[in-house]
Amino acid sequence: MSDTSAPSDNGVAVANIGVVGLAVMGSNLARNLASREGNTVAIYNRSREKTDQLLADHPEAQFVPAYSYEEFAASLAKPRTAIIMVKAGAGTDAVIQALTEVFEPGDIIVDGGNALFTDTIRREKAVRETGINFVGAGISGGEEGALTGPSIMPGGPEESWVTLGPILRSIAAVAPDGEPCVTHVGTDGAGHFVKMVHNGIEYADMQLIAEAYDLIRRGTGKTPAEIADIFAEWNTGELESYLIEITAEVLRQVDAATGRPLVDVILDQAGAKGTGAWTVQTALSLGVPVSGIAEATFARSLSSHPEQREAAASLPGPDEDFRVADADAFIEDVRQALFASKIVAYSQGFDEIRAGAAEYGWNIDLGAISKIWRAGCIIRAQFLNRIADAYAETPDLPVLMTAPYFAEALTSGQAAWRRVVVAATQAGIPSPAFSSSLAYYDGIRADRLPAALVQGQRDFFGAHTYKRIDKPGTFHTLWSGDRTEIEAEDTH
Ligand code: NBP
Repeated sequence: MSDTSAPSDNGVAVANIGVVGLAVMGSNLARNLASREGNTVAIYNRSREKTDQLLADHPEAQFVPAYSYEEFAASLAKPRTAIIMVKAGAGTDAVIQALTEVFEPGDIIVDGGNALFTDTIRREKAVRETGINFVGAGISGGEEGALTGPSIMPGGPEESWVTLGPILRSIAAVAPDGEPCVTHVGTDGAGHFVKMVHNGIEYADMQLIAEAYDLIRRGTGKTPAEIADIFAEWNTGELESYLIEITAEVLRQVDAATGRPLVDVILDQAGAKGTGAWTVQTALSLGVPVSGIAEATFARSLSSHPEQREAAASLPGPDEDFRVADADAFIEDVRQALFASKIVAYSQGFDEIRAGAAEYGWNIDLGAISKIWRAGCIIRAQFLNRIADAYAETPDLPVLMTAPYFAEALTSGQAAWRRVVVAATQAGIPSPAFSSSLAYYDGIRADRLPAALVQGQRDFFGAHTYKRIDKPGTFHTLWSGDRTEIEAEDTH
């Protein structure tokens, strides 16, 4: 922390970093920055109140306040470096425009909001024209992470990393091995792309945990508090993660007003801010099957249509109530099914990053990505070390779940996984993430798929042609008439 005073007092550019946007994320990030040795933080917010409030609440941070973009630019030492933490979308564009008018070539503008990566690509291109560096940085960990140490996924030009790297390393979460959870992900939109997939994986992980809870509760009759103990126990093994840990806390919580488990008084309609949908939309464009993430996103949508759910509530399910004979054995099966499905969800997510990197020309180190998610972010887990190991051993691994550690876990867990999906299906308990993950597993490992029949159908109605297993070329069958096969003309 510096003991220098504001430039409005003496006209000197004293801050090495600035934050624009002082709502919950920006103010916490500014406090985090100010608490690190060597940082002096300039702050600016569109409406003056938030700036004054932050100054009043945290004199220890010795912020350098600015009340105009000109004052903000004047308070920053060169190259000027500013992190924008405003509402994603039009607000971000407005702030970038204002900063480009007061910054100079070589300065750095960082967008730390949740921007769509294609917006970041567009913005980076436009800002580059001015000679200013633009960095889209995914920041994960919510308000607590912003204050104490988030996982940071910056994209942007390599040269910006020279100035920005040490600053971001100073505020990032620290993994158990001492490594800061930040790396230069790749150029332009790479950072926001990776943050988007992080959030998609988070959706899948949360849905899988919710399905595990539902199956145990309905299959064994255990109370939320008893299931909290099960999750706490799971958190000591291979499932150890922040999401499992907080699930135990949520399930243990009792509602003060009613005395009932809080989970039973929370309305069962899950919200979403859109990053799950972006992950799935992008995966569809890239042709990457992220079925676990997609089902998790759809499960939230399904839950949020009360009028449809009410209309469908009279449709029949299985006649008999679901109650397992051996509760302990079933719970262990669910644990194994959860781990297997989780491996699939992460494998699919990393597949999307691999495909995105190929499409957009980013050189993304997948092992480094798994490492920066080990602390600070919502999906932080022990398990991510295994992903780092897998990519360290085989950097061009085509499918993450085929790495030895994961293949062994799937081999030993698959019987339990199938039993759980069968039980859920027979009991009429929705388990879209469990069952779609298993279907992906069976699809990707299959020797032969019915895609051959789909190709036949496509050729029948649309002359879309097909390839054969026994000779090269592209073929079309004359389906009416004598049904002979001809080699399609566009093959050579
Ligand atoms: P919000 O997303 O609620 O945005 C509020 C801030 O945006 C205020 O400072 C507001 O200024 C400013 N702003 C707006 Br709105 N339009 C503006 C404009 N045209 N020009 C200048 N400033 C403008 O804040 P947040 O929840 O702190 O989140 C900040 C960013 O971080 C978002 O992109 C969010 O998606 C991302 N993020 C949030 C979380 C989280 O847990 N909340 C986690 C990870 C990432 P005002 O005070 O003058 O209205």
